[in-house]
Amino acid sequence: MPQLPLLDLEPQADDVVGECTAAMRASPRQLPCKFFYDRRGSQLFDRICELPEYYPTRTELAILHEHAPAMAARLGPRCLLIELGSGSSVKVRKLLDELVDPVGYMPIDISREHLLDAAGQIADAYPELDVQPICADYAQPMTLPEPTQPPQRRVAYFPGSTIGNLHPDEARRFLARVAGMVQQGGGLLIGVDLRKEPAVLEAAYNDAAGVTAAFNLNLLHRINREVGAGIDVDAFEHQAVWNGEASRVEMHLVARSDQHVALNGDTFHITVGESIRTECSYKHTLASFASLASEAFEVVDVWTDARQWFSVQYLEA
Ligand code: AVI
Repeated sequence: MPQLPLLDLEPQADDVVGECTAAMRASPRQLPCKFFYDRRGSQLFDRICELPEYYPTRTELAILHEHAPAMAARLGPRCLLIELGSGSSVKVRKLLDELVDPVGYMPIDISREHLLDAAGQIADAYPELDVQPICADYAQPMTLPEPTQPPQRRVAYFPGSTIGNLHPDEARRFLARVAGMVQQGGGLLIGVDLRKEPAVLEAAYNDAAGVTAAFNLNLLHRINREVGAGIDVDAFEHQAVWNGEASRVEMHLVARSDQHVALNGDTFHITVGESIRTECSYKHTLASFASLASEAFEVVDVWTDARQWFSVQYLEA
Protein backbone atom coordinates (compact mmCIF):
# COMPACT_ATOMS: atom_id res chain seq x y z
CA MET A 1 0.00 0.00 0.00
CA PRO A 2 1.46 3.44 -0.91
CA GLN A 3 2.65 5.79 1.85
CA LEU A 4 0.25 8.74 1.71
CA PRO A 5 1.06 12.31 2.76
CA LEU A 6 -1.27 12.66 5.77
CA LEU A 7 -2.17 16.22 6.69
CA ASP A 8 -2.82 15.99 10.43
CA LEU A 9 -4.76 18.97 11.78
CA GLU A 10 -4.72 17.23 15.17
CA PRO A 11 -8.42 17.35 15.99
CA GLN A 12 -9.11 17.76 19.69
CA ALA A 13 -10.22 14.67 21.56
CA ASP A 14 -13.89 14.78 22.54
CA ASP A 15 -14.67 16.14 25.98
CA VAL A 16 -17.24 13.41 26.60
CA VAL A 17 -17.84 14.14 30.26
CA GLY A 18 -17.98 17.95 29.90
CA GLU A 19 -20.33 17.94 26.91
CA CYS A 20 -22.55 15.20 28.32
CA THR A 21 -22.86 17.00 31.66
CA ALA A 22 -23.84 20.24 29.90
CA ALA A 23 -26.37 18.43 27.70
CA MET A 24 -27.91 16.65 30.71
CA ARG A 25 -28.52 20.06 32.33
CA ALA A 26 -30.60 21.13 29.30
CA SER A 27 -34.35 20.88 29.33
CA PRO A 28 -35.45 18.48 27.93
CA ARG A 29 -32.44 16.36 28.88
CA GLN A 30 -30.13 15.45 26.02
CA LEU A 31 -26.92 13.64 25.17
CA PRO A 32 -24.94 14.55 22.01
CA CYS A 33 -25.43 12.03 19.17
CA LYS A 34 -21.83 12.52 17.99
CA PHE A 35 -20.76 10.38 20.96
CA PHE A 36 -22.52 7.31 19.54
CA TYR A 37 -19.48 6.50 17.42
CA ASP A 38 -16.87 4.88 19.65
CA ARG A 39 -15.49 1.55 18.40
CA ARG A 40 -18.54 -0.45 19.56
CA GLY A 41 -20.98 2.24 18.37
CA SER A 42 -19.37 2.35 14.93
CA GLN A 43 -19.67 -1.45 14.65
CA LEU A 44 -23.34 -1.24 15.62
CA PHE A 45 -23.89 1.55 13.10
CA ASP A 46 -22.38 -0.61 10.35
CA ARG A 47 -24.91 -3.32 11.31
CA ILE A 48 -27.76 -0.77 11.26
CA CYS A 49 -26.85 0.07 7.66
CA GLU A 50 -27.51 -3.57 6.72
CA LEU A 51 -30.88 -3.90 8.51
CA PRO A 52 -33.99 -4.56 6.42
CA GLU A 53 -35.83 -1.65 8.09
CA TYR A 54 -32.99 0.87 7.68
CA TYR A 55 -33.63 1.97 4.09
CA PRO A 56 -31.28 5.03 3.81
CA THR A 57 -27.98 3.28 3.09
CA ARG A 58 -29.21 0.86 0.47
CA THR A 59 -31.45 3.47 -1.15
CA GLU A 60 -28.60 5.98 -1.42
CA LEU A 61 -26.30 3.29 -2.83
CA ALA A 62 -28.92 2.35 -5.43
CA ILE A 63 -29.28 6.02 -6.45
CA LEU A 64 -25.50 6.31 -6.76
CA HIS A 65 -25.34 3.10 -8.72
CA GLU A 66 -27.94 4.31 -11.20
CA HIS A 67 -26.94 7.95 -11.49
CA ALA A 68 -23.18 8.14 -10.87
CA PRO A 69 -22.50 8.88 -14.58
CA ALA A 70 -24.93 11.85 -14.49
CA MET A 71 -23.43 13.05 -11.20
CA ALA A 72 -19.91 12.83 -12.62
CA ALA A 73 -21.06 14.77 -15.71
CA ARG A 74 -22.45 17.47 -13.42
CA LEU A 75 -19.20 17.67 -11.41
CA GLY A 76 -17.30 18.01 -14.69
CA PRO A 77 -13.70 17.19 -15.57
CA ARG A 78 -10.70 18.04 -13.35
CA CYS A 79 -12.64 18.38 -10.14
CA LEU A 80 -11.17 18.15 -6.65
CA LEU A 81 -13.39 15.91 -4.54
CA ILE A 82 -13.36 16.60 -0.78
CA GLU A 83 -15.19 14.00 1.31
CA LEU A 84 -16.45 15.18 4.70
CA GLY A 85 -16.37 12.37 7.27
CA SER A 86 -15.05 9.85 4.77
CA GLY A 87 -15.08 6.78 7.08
CA SER A 88 -14.43 3.71 4.94
CA SER A 89 -14.63 5.68 1.64
CA VAL A 90 -17.06 3.13 0.20
CA LYS A 91 -19.77 5.21 -1.48
CA VAL A 92 -17.24 7.53 -3.12
CA ARG A 93 -15.95 4.69 -5.30
CA LYS A 94 -19.09 4.81 -7.43
CA LEU A 95 -18.26 8.44 -8.23
CA LEU A 96 -14.52 7.94 -8.66
CA ASP A 97 -15.30 5.23 -11.19
CA GLU A 98 -17.07 7.83 -13.35
CA LEU A 99 -15.22 11.12 -12.80
CA VAL A 100 -13.22 12.47 -15.75
CA ASP A 101 -9.60 13.36 -14.87
CA PRO A 102 -10.21 14.28 -11.22
CA VAL A 103 -7.26 16.32 -9.90
CA GLY A 104 -7.53 14.84 -6.44
CA TYR A 105 -9.46 13.21 -3.64
CA MET A 106 -9.23 14.66 -0.11
CA PRO A 107 -10.90 12.41 2.45
CA ILE A 108 -11.38 14.18 5.79
CA ASP A 109 -11.97 12.13 8.91
CA ILE A 110 -11.36 12.44 12.62
CA SER A 111 -10.21 8.85 13.05
CA ARG A 112 -6.54 8.79 11.94
CA GLU A 113 -6.11 5.00 11.56
CA HIS A 114 -9.40 4.47 9.80
CA LEU A 115 -8.63 7.40 7.47
CA LEU A 116 -5.16 6.15 6.53
CA ASP A 117 -6.42 2.66 5.97
CA ALA A 118 -9.35 3.75 3.76
CA ALA A 119 -7.27 6.35 1.87
CA GLY A 120 -4.58 3.72 1.21
CA GLN A 121 -7.18 1.40 -0.28
CA ILE A 122 -8.46 4.18 -2.54
CA ALA A 123 -4.91 5.03 -3.65
CA ASP A 124 -4.36 1.35 -4.46
CA ALA A 125 -7.56 1.08 -6.45
CA TYR A 126 -7.08 4.41 -8.31
CA PRO A 127 -3.29 4.68 -8.89
CA GLU A 128 -3.64 7.79 -11.11
CA LEU A 129 -5.53 9.70 -8.43
CA ASP A 130 -3.80 12.18 -6.12
CA VAL A 131 -5.11 11.15 -2.67
CA GLN A 132 -4.53 13.59 0.19
CA PRO A 133 -5.98 12.34 3.49
CA ILE A 134 -6.71 15.01 6.10
CA CYS A 135 -7.15 14.09 9.74
CA ALA A 136 -9.55 16.72 11.07
CA ASP A 137 -12.98 17.31 12.54
CA TYR A 138 -14.91 18.34 9.42
CA ALA A 139 -17.41 20.17 11.64
CA GLN A 140 -14.70 22.69 12.59
CA PRO A 141 -13.41 25.48 10.33
CA MET A 142 -10.20 24.53 8.50
CA THR A 143 -7.98 25.64 5.65
CA LEU A 144 -7.51 23.00 2.99
CA PRO A 145 -4.17 22.49 1.23
CA GLU A 146 -3.92 23.31 -2.47
CA PRO A 147 -4.00 20.24 -4.70
CA THR A 148 -0.91 19.60 -6.83
CA GLN A 149 -2.81 20.58 -10.01
CA PRO A 150 -5.32 23.44 -10.15
CA PRO A 151 -8.87 22.08 -10.11
CA GLN A 152 -11.62 23.22 -12.41
CA ARG A 153 -14.02 22.98 -9.48
CA ARG A 154 -13.91 22.01 -5.81
CA VAL A 155 -16.74 19.71 -4.78
CA ALA A 156 -17.50 18.54 -1.25
CA TYR A 157 -19.11 15.13 -0.88
CA PHE A 158 -21.30 14.50 2.17
CA PRO A 159 -23.30 11.28 1.80
CA GLY A 160 -25.39 9.36 4.33
CA SER A 161 -27.84 12.13 5.24
CA THR A 162 -25.61 13.04 8.16
CA ILE A 163 -26.89 16.61 7.59
CA GLY A 164 -30.14 15.25 9.08
CA ASN A 165 -28.49 14.92 12.48
CA LEU A 166 -27.97 18.70 12.64
CA HIS A 167 -30.66 21.05 13.90
CA PRO A 168 -31.66 23.58 11.21
CA ASP A 169 -29.48 26.40 12.63
CA GLU A 170 -26.48 24.07 12.88
CA ALA A 171 -27.15 22.81 9.35
CA ARG A 172 -27.23 26.37 7.97
CA ARG A 173 -23.92 27.20 9.70
CA PHE A 174 -22.38 23.97 8.44
CA LEU A 175 -23.52 24.62 4.85
CA ALA A 176 -22.09 28.15 4.99
CA ARG A 177 -18.70 26.73 6.04
CA VAL A 178 -18.78 24.15 3.25
CA ALA A 179 -19.62 26.89 0.72
CA GLY A 180 -16.50 28.75 1.89
CA MET A 181 -14.44 25.57 1.54
CA VAL A 182 -15.47 24.91 -2.09
CA GLN A 183 -15.42 28.62 -3.05
CA GLN A 184 -17.67 30.46 -5.50
CA GLY A 185 -18.78 28.13 -8.31
CA GLY A 186 -17.83 25.05 -6.28
CA GLY A 187 -20.32 22.37 -5.37
CA LEU A 188 -21.69 20.06 -2.72
CA LEU A 189 -22.95 16.57 -3.52
CA ILE A 190 -25.03 15.57 -0.54
CA GLY A 191 -27.28 12.72 0.58
CA VAL A 192 -30.56 13.97 2.04
CA ASP A 193 -33.18 11.67 3.54
CA LEU A 194 -36.77 12.59 2.69
CA ARG A 195 -40.04 12.76 4.62
CA LYS A 196 -42.19 9.69 4.35
CA GLU A 197 -44.79 7.65 6.22
CA PRO A 198 -44.20 7.73 9.99
CA ALA A 199 -44.50 3.91 10.22
CA VAL A 200 -41.58 3.46 7.81
CA LEU A 201 -39.50 6.03 9.69
CA GLU A 202 -40.21 4.63 13.14
CA ALA A 203 -39.41 1.08 12.00
CA ALA A 204 -36.09 2.29 10.54
CA TYR A 205 -35.07 3.59 13.98
CA ASN A 206 -36.60 0.78 16.03
CA ASP A 207 -35.67 -2.41 14.20
CA ALA A 208 -37.00 -5.82 15.17
CA ALA A 209 -33.53 -7.24 15.87
CA GLY A 210 -32.83 -4.52 18.45
CA VAL A 211 -29.60 -3.28 16.86
CA THR A 212 -30.66 0.39 16.99
CA ALA A 213 -31.66 -0.09 20.63
CA ALA A 214 -28.16 -1.46 21.37
CA PHE A 215 -26.63 1.48 19.44
CA ASN A 216 -28.63 3.98 21.51
CA LEU A 217 -27.91 2.25 24.84
CA ASN A 218 -24.20 2.02 23.95
CA LEU A 219 -24.03 5.74 24.61
CA LEU A 220 -24.63 5.03 28.30
CA HIS A 221 -22.12 2.16 28.23
CA ARG A 222 -19.62 4.56 26.63
CA ILE A 223 -20.11 7.15 29.38
CA ASN A 224 -19.66 4.41 31.98
CA ARG A 225 -16.54 3.10 30.24
CA GLU A 226 -14.93 6.48 29.74
CA VAL A 227 -15.82 8.28 32.93
CA GLY A 228 -16.88 5.49 35.27
CA ALA A 229 -20.31 7.07 35.70
CA GLY A 230 -21.92 3.89 37.08
CA ILE A 231 -25.16 4.38 35.13
CA ASP A 232 -27.52 1.39 35.40
CA VAL A 233 -27.91 0.88 31.65
CA ASP A 234 -30.58 -1.81 32.09
CA ALA A 235 -32.76 0.79 33.76
CA PHE A 236 -33.21 2.58 30.42
CA GLU A 237 -35.00 1.57 27.25
CA HIS A 238 -34.68 2.71 23.66
CA GLN A 239 -37.49 4.68 22.07
CA ALA A 240 -37.77 6.14 18.57
CA VAL A 241 -40.64 8.51 17.79
CA TRP A 242 -41.63 10.60 14.78
CA ASN A 243 -42.11 14.26 15.65
CA GLY A 244 -44.16 15.48 12.68
CA GLU A 245 -44.18 19.14 13.72
CA ALA A 246 -40.39 19.30 13.75
CA SER A 247 -40.14 16.78 10.86
CA ARG A 248 -37.66 14.56 12.65
CA VAL A 249 -37.26 11.11 14.16
CA GLU A 250 -36.16 11.44 17.77
CA MET A 251 -34.30 8.74 19.66
CA HIS A 252 -34.68 8.69 23.42
CA LEU A 253 -33.56 6.66 26.39
CA VAL A 254 -36.48 6.31 28.76
CA ALA A 255 -35.99 5.49 32.45
CA ARG A 256 -37.80 2.31 33.54
CA SER A 257 -37.45 3.37 37.20
CA ASP A 258 -36.21 6.40 39.14
CA GLN A 259 -32.49 6.89 38.51
CA HIS A 260 -29.62 8.99 39.78
CA VAL A 261 -26.89 9.67 37.24
CA ALA A 262 -23.66 11.07 38.66
CA LEU A 263 -21.54 12.95 36.13
CA ASN A 264 -18.63 15.29 36.71
CA GLY A 265 -19.69 16.13 40.28
CA ASP A 266 -23.36 16.71 39.31
CA THR A 267 -26.14 14.28 40.12
CA PHE A 268 -29.11 14.14 37.77
CA HIS A 269 -32.37 12.72 39.11
CA ILE A 270 -34.39 11.04 36.42
CA THR A 271 -37.86 9.92 37.32
CA VAL A 272 -39.54 6.82 35.91
CA GLY A 273 -40.87 7.49 32.38
CA GLU A 274 -38.61 10.53 31.92
CA SER A 275 -36.42 10.46 28.83
CA ILE A 276 -33.03 11.64 27.64
CA ARG A 277 -33.07 12.67 23.96
CA THR A 278 -30.02 11.24 22.23
CA GLU A 279 -30.55 12.00 18.53
CA CYS A 280 -32.68 13.92 16.06
CA SER A 281 -32.76 12.78 12.47
CA TYR A 282 -34.48 15.45 10.35
CA LYS A 283 -36.38 14.36 7.26
CA HIS A 284 -36.74 16.99 4.58
CA THR A 285 -38.93 17.62 1.58
CA LEU A 286 -37.12 18.72 -1.57
CA ALA A 287 -38.52 22.22 -1.01
CA SER A 288 -37.62 22.42 2.71
CA PHE A 289 -34.05 21.34 2.01
CA ALA A 290 -33.63 23.84 -0.85
CA SER A 291 -34.81 26.55 1.51
CA LEU A 292 -32.51 25.37 4.34
CA ALA A 293 -29.53 25.47 1.97
CA SER A 294 -30.49 28.66 0.14
CA GLU A 295 -28.27 31.10 2.03
CA ALA A 296 -25.15 29.19 0.95
CA PHE A 297 -26.10 27.09 -2.08
CA GLU A 298 -28.51 26.71 -4.94
CA VAL A 299 -29.86 23.22 -5.68
CA VAL A 300 -29.12 22.45 -9.32
CA ASP A 301 -29.74 18.69 -9.59
CA VAL A 302 -31.65 16.10 -7.58
CA TRP A 303 -31.57 12.34 -8.02
CA THR A 304 -34.03 10.14 -6.10
CA ASP A 305 -35.33 6.57 -6.01
CA ALA A 306 -38.73 5.62 -7.44
CA ARG A 307 -40.45 5.97 -4.03
CA GLN A 308 -38.77 9.34 -3.37
CA TRP A 309 -37.49 8.05 -0.02
CA PHE A 310 -33.97 9.44 -0.35
CA SER A 311 -32.20 12.00 -2.50
CA VAL A 312 -28.70 12.81 -3.65
CA GLN A 313 -28.48 16.48 -4.51
CA TYR A 314 -25.93 18.64 -6.26
CA LEU A 315 -25.77 22.18 -4.90
CA GLU A 316 -23.72 25.04 -6.27
CA ALA A 317 -22.13 27.78 -4.16
C1 AVI B 1 -25.66 8.90 10.77
N1 AVI B 1 -27.09 9.22 10.68
C2 AVI B 1 -27.42 9.79 9.36
C3 AVI B 1 -27.99 8.14 11.09
C4 AVI B 1 -29.47 8.58 10.93
O1 AVI B 1 -30.19 7.85 10.26
O2 AVI B 1 -29.84 9.62 11.45
C5 AVI B 1 -27.73 7.71 12.52
C6 AVI B 1 -28.68 6.66 13.01
N2 AVI B 1 -29.31 6.68 14.14
C7 AVI B 1 -30.05 5.60 14.26
N3 AVI B 1 -29.94 4.89 13.19
C8 AVI B 1 -29.05 5.51 12.37
